[in-house]
Amino acid sequence: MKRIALIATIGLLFWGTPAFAEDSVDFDLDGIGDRLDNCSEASNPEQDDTDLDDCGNLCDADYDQSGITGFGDFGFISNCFGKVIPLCNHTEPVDDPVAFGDFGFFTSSFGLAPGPSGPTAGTTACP
Ligand SMILES: [Ca+2]
Ligand SMILES: [Ca+2]
Ligand SMILES: [Ca+2]
Ligand SMILES: [Ca+2]
Repeated sequence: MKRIALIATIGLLFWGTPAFAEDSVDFDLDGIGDRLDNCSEASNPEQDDTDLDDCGNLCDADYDQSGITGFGDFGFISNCFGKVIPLCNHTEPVDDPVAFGDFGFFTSSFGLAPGPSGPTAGTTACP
């Protein structure tokens, strides 16, 4: 029984601390651990998420929440072009006018689900 208690204590020391478990891997090196990072594969230290769906703006061009970046979203970003609309902004800072860089991200995302995002990991898309 002593041995089990010792193993449990060691386990608690190494894995029981949430900060250690959450922040041990930071794939995109933006200072936010993968499990908390709302764009785990895009460096976005600001973590802006205008539509509050747990997918950061830098990896979320699914404005109509259909689960995929498609034609409905294309109409949306077309109307955003040149304007200060953070939802359509996929480069930091998100409060500057929507420009070619944002459109480029949209194009590369077309047909794909938003993300990946740590908080929505294991779900099919950002809720
Ligand atoms: Ca990160
Ligand atoms: Ca990130
Ligand atoms: Ca979002
Ligand atoms: Ca969509």
